[in-house]
Amino acid sequence: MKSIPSYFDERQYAHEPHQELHNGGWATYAEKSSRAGTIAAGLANLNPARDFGLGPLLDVHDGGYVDFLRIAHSEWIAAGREGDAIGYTWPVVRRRELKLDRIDAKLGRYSFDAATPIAEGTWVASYWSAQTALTALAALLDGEASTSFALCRPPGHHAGRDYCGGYCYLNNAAIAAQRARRQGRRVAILDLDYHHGNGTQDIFYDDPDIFFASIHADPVTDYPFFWGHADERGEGTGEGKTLNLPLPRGTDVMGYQEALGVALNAIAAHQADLIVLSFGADTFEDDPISYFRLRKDDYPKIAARVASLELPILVIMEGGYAVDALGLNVEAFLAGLSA
Ligand code: OKP
Ligand code: ZN
Repeated sequence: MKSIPSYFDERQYAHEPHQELHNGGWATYAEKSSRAGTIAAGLANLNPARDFGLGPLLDVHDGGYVDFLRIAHSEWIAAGREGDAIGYTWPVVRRRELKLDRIDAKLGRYSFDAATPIAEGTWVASYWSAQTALTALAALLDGEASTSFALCRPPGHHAGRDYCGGYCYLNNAAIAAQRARRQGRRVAILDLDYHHGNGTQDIFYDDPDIFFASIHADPVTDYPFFWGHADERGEGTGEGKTLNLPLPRGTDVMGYQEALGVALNAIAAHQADLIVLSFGADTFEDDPISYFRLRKDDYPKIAARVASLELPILVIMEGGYAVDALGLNVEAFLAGLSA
């Protein structure tokens, strides 16, 4: 069995928020930097990221939003605050475009939740997380490999064109998918994180060329609540190019595999020639913030089914918070892709 070329940049450790607002109280931040270390430790073929610059990031994200990410923490400190920058007012009710400069207004304008504090190292880590995705993509586009793994952290699938949320700042999967499309590839994104990838969905919602399929916990019971319902199918020329397969809490491998079959058929029908796979190991039975019942030995089976489409696959790391088991779960998934 060959090992999949994997990519990681140590600057991704720089992002280390202290706490998040969880069920009404401050809790330790679940998206810890040690997540990356435990995954990296199990990878046999690990390579550094290359720098593709800001261009591919700005091909997905709004320029004002990217500027905000770069300077938000220093503006927070300049305002006399300590610790991580976090918003407390969100313009969702009768929202209109206002040009506001106060840091708290900008935090509201460019985020949708209180799970996404901006720490001193957030920009650096997010930038290298995106570059890691682009580097792993390059291995596929250059024909060096048919499967590659981007050990991205912070994750990306909740981040939209002009917003952060859900531990995500730059949408690594969307940035890679967009670049692959610019290079003439026909892309499908398959999101297998426990949580719906609302940012990715929003970015490509009216796009006929990039298919987005997601299997996730029903947003009636689970974060992010406002996206991921089965009747969200894309809009305009993108209608039918979004597929949401919400599943109930308690779903085990049986129910999961059924949804996976539906997603894979749709990806084949799109005639994709490259898959960007947002992988979250938070579908694991012991995940501390999630409620599916996948076991470690289920991951190679799920991965092997995706691989049976015989398309190049770029795996992008998203969630997974059972840190002790995380490395082994990721290894198990990758083993199923290369078996
Ligand atoms: C990120 B990824 C609820 C706090 C909200 C946010 C979860 C973000 C998951 N009490 N938690 O999709 O794994
Ligand atoms: Zn998740």
